Amino acid sequence: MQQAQAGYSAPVVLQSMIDAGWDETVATEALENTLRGHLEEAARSKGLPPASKVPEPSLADSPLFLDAGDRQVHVLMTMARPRVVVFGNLLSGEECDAIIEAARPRMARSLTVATQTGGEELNADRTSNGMFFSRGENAVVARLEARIARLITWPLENGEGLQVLHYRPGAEYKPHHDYFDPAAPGTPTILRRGGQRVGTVVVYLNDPEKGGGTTFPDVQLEVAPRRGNAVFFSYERPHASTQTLHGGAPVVAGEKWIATKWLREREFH
Ligand code: PD2
Ligand code: ZN
Repeated sequence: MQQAQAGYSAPVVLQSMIDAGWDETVATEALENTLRGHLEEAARSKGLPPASKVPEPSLADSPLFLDAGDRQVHVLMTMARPRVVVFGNLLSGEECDAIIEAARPRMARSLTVATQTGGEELNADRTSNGMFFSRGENAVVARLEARIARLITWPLENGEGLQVLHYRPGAEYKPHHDYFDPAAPGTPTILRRGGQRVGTVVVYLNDPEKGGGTTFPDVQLEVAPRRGNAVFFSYERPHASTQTLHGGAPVVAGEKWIATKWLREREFH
């Protein structure tokens, strides 16, 4: 550990630990913990809020598919920072249609959580209509929730109810962060229901003809909104340094339907 501070690279330190008789797994874990401690200390000294554990798919060895229990999900793209993973085949076309049809009669102009008060408000930055399902509300919602929990190894109970949004041509969701601003007066009230948001899964329920991608302006990434696919991203602290600023680009032609699952640190109630 003194070697890491002395400027040796992690692989060199790891090899010297193995040469000194450490078990490789034990050495790797010790080294990771030490590095994490140093990174956390550096972050704290810059005034950043502390890091939380985040959901994460099992992507060691770069598998082409992940087992989501009752379905093989495709891994289409991964990015380290911001942490973004694009999945294919999370839902069948029929499952997408079933979610849209269950949501359609309940759509109203979207409300967002108001961090000023802890209540809900109309948001001029989000020109879509939306509704929330309660967790496990119907069979297809329950199936999707179970797949997501398995895919990103995060307790199903930590998920908020699924939100469905519908965008017509011209509608968009301006770039924002999904975590709650720690400095906002309403945030302590919001956090009582399960802590901070630490990850998001946006599931695409139809194919908009043109536009409607999910954009990450900090890294100039745009995810195409393909039916049955999903984009997952995580943020270990409620801070812009995670580079998880993201938005829903304006729909240019056709319409866009998505289902969003937000993941909290603890059980959401
Ligand atoms: O519709 C999207 O692509 C989108 C973009 C940004 C959805 C959300 N955020 C969200 O539901 O948080
Ligand atoms: Zn968002």
